[in-house]
Amino acid sequence: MKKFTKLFLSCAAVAAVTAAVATSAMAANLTGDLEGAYDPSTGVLNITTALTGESTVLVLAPDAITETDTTIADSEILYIDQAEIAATTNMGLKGKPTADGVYTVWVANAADNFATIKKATFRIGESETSTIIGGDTSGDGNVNLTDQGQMLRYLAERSDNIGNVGKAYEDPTDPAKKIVVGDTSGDANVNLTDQGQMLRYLAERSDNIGNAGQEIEVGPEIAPAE
Ligand SMILES: [Ca+2]
Ligand SMILES: [Ca+2]
Repeated sequence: MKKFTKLFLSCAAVAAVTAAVATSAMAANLTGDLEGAYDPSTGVLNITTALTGESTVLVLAPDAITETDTTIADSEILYIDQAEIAATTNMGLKGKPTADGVYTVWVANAADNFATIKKATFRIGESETSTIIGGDTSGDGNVNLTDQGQMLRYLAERSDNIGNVGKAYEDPTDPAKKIVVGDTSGDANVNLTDQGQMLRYLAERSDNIGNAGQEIEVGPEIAPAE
């Protein structure tokens, strides 16, 4: 028990807890390096690891690890085991969790001395989403010279207090990505490319200039790194 607890805890600091998109109110599909699904009605998590042999498996409750708290309480460990596993395996989670949130699954394999940890998440409940307008950095629902001016100031000053420029949200369609206000090109950076697209959009009002002027569905806001 101690050995793999320590192994996983040593990796806790670098583990990003990511959000998955809710696909149904019933089974919750895994998103990430592992395939599978969790069934809240039975408490069984089925995962396809593409791994065989001795492996460690850890399933954590939502918010078990945050940027400010990387310690894991016993009550936050829903499953932990080190055993021979098949490529596809079922595990019963402690407490048959049904609370809304994003749960984290980690699997490491003895074949590479536990060097590689496969990570995935599943979500119970709906992901909270809202809508922003591409290029609308002021947040008033319009894309105009005010927004373009805010982006110019942001590029000059890199301040976090110029409208919403640089504010980041989870991408509800892909937990590995984020959506950044002012990033019209969609590469998660705000730079001169976006500024150029804004100028073109203001001149042409075309729907095909990056995401400028388009409605974008976003997940929860991502807190800025300290
Ligand atoms: Ca605006
Ligand atoms: Ca960009």
